Amino acid sequence: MAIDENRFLADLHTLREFGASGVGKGVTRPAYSQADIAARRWLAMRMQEAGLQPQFDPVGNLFGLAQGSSLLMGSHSDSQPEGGWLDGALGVIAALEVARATDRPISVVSFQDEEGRFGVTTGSAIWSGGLNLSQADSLTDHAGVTLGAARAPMQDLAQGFVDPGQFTGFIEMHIEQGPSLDESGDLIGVVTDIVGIRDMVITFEGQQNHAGTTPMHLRRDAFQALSSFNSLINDRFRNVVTPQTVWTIGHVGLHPNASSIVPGRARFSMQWRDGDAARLIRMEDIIRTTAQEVADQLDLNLRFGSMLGLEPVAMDQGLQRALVQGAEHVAPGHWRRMPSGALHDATNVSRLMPVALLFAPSINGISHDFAEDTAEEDLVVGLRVLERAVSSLLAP
Ligand code: HGY
Ligand code: MN
Ligand code: MN
Repeated sequence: MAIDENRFLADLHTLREFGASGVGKGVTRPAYSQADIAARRWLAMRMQEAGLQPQFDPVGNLFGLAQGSSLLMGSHSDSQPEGGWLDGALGVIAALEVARATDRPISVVSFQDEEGRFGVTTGSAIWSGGLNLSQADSLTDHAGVTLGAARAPMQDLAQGFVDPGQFTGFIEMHIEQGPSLDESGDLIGVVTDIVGIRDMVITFEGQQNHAGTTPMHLRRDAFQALSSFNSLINDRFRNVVTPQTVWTIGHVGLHPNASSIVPGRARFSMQWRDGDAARLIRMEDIIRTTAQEVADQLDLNLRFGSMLGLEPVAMDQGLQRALVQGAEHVAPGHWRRMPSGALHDATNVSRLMPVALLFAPSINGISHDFAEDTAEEDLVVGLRVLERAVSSLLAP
């Protein structure tokens, strides 16, 4: 059987309907939401129709298993709160299409909570042994819901954890989520390595008070602490970072978040990423010492939440060669080797087996936004590269 482009695109558009945001092609399908669970039930049905054995594990990772030893392919189908239709979904549907179109031993997976509602690439971290399930169950989202409570509605579907020993390797197809391919006009990225990440919540606690009667010099203002901390780390990172290093304060909660009240508490996410493990450590040291310095200066209390992180990983050379061979065949001269600034489940799976990652372009480099998109003909080019690579890897 050959790749059926229309079936591939139709399944991508069907998956997009689960949690459709109503803004462009965007989706809101966070881990364990009704839309996420419904999407996974539909994926399980499509896997069964493809001749694969669907299996949910206790975390909600969904596998479509081939008989015996197989190559694992896939990604994730949960999304960011304001997500794109392709982030994760592309890799799951591309894997399904290659599995059902070729008679090769290929299993398919949609990992759970790659987008880290409860942490960082949580589902594949637990499956790969990087995170203990009972510890993970006490992780909370920004609303204070625990992972244990969130995953409870899926337990009727859950069977045991899938044995990774049946897989010979893992290949993930994903959108780049950045500008490199879009700007260069290349159609394919063969990923060389994935950056490392650190992520934690920091809390400054001062004194809530009246915004009119509290003189500036008497305030213990938690937002002023956050503002000073942010300016200081931006300055102190200057001699440590490279143009590829990134750091983000993406979620800020001020309490009580009212115009006429001096904020007594600032709770914020602090995330940083780089390809060099030593640089991640140096940045952590700057973050911790600067936060303590600001807290001392402004007479505030300081709390660091538990830090989650993943180390930078290199992609398998042999699997990369197969992807390069596929790219040169399908898009000669229009592919490149490149690092991944985004995190992927492949990082966790690399604990267990050889892994590789293939990129399709993102229009204007946009992702983690309802506007995320890729030309459908470019999605099909990526699918054909994947098929070519897998066919050469699994040649009978
Ligand atoms: O944040 C990431 O890199 C991934 O898209 N979750
Ligand atoms: Mn993703
Ligand atoms: Mn993402």
